[in-house]
Amino acid sequence: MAKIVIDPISRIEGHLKIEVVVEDGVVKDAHSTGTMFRGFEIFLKGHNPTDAQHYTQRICGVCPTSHGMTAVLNLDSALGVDDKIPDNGRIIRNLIQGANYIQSHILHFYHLAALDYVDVTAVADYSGNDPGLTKVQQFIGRALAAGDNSMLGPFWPRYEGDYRLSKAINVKAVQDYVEALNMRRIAHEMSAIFSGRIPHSPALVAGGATQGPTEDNVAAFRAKLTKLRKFTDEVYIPDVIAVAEAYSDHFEQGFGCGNVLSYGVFDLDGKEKDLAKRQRFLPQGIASGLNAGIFDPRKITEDVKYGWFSSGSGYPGDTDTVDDPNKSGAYTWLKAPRYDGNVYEVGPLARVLVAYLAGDTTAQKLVNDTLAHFGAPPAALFSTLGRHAARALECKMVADAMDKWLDELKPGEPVNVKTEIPDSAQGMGLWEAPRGALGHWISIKDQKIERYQCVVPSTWNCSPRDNNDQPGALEQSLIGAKVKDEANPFEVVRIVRAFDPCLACAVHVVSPKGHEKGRFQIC
Ligand code: NFE
Ligand code: MG
Repeated sequence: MAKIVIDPISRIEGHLKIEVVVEDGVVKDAHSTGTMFRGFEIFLKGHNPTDAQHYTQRICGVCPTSHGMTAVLNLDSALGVDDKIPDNGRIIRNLIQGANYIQSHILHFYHLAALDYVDVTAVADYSGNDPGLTKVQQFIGRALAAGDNSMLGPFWPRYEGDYRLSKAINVKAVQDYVEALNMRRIAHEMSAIFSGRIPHSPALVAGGATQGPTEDNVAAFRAKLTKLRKFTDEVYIPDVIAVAEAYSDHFEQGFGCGNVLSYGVFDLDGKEKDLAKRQRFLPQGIASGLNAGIFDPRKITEDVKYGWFSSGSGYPGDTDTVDDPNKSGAYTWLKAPRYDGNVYEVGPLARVLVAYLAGDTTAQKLVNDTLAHFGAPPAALFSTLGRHAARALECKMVADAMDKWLDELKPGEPVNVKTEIPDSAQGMGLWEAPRGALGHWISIKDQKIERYQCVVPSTWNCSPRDNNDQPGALEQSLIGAKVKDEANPFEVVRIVRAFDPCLACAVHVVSPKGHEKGRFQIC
């Protein structure tokens, strides 16, 4: 029996420790630990409610837009304007969020996850004319010549022994890795046309957005979007398929908990107060396997038995966050979000599956065509490769829809409505960040924030055991995984990274005493 501890796990955002116990080549047990506490929910108390969108965007540099959007939806409801958002404001919010989805999905595949499949050392003897590849070749060449892995920078740590792509595909993938950096810049520039800047936009406000459409800014946005759609169609999706062809056994790794949840994202109307009923481009819903169900926000809870918190478990709108680093039996800075008492996975797989089961013909065609290529059924989405495929296909769905939303903007018409802060109110914002379901809850008293709670995608996916000792979604994905080589646990990191974890978001001070860092241990 071997215990493998990966701490910290690299090429994700934030600080995550993964411990798995492997016996006869199979993971028997798994623990996921968030090792950093940040306390946003605590220091938001007493602030002006409209500070929430600025503060919560600082939870994360990768998905600030999503926290900003969820905060303004939360404020829309608390300030009583959630049925008054002008169409221009609604659409511009969607475009700002869509730009972040495209940027984030490209970031995840190329710069975080692909190196689990692509052997970057294949470019060591590259002698062609591509300037990006030549730079990578020189960088890699220096590290290999010195025999010093740490000089591999962003390409390290890496394991050995299970890189399966041909040399030509490896070299092409590294070329695309470099081009993906350019694409992310273009996506950020596209966002900034309406968001002012990215990350940490000041342009998301309760009541709508700040920058209205003009013929010029719509044309500028569309020109960048066209480049990103071409990259998604001609590079990103084909690269995911090339990886899946070589690693098709990973359709059978990382099954997970079998339940998915989506709050829905990209509002198609700004007049429905009930977020669970609001028409959204990617709809709200739940599913167990391929059986769809109806989403009810009151069934969301957070359990704290294994988190370093002294505050209680319960519905996020009714509970608080009080840290307790000395709590015995706890092993993480994450709470355990649950829906109706059960474990649910969130993220692109959840959104695409919920849309598929709701009858979205675009989702059905993209998923069916992609899985048919591998002779796999829709249930194969519940896997390491299914999560990558869902993310890439969603990127295309969102980017294509954004082009149509641009046509619906009306220059000269309002982009927001005026708001006033009430003496007391409650609010809830439900939205989908690139990594999954994101909820904010606010209580306002004396025109100040009395309580603020965030339940974040990676808190759902990387959660610890709950009050009934059910492991979280990622923990369940690891249990049962086959590991060929304990010294090079490729399968473990591939499963973890397919979720695109962000622990900066999830744990919202440094770890309490005794948590080792930077250790990769086989014992
Ligand atoms: Ni820090 Fe985030 C996204 C949010 S994930 S990246 O997407 O919300 O937990
Ligand atoms: Mg929280």
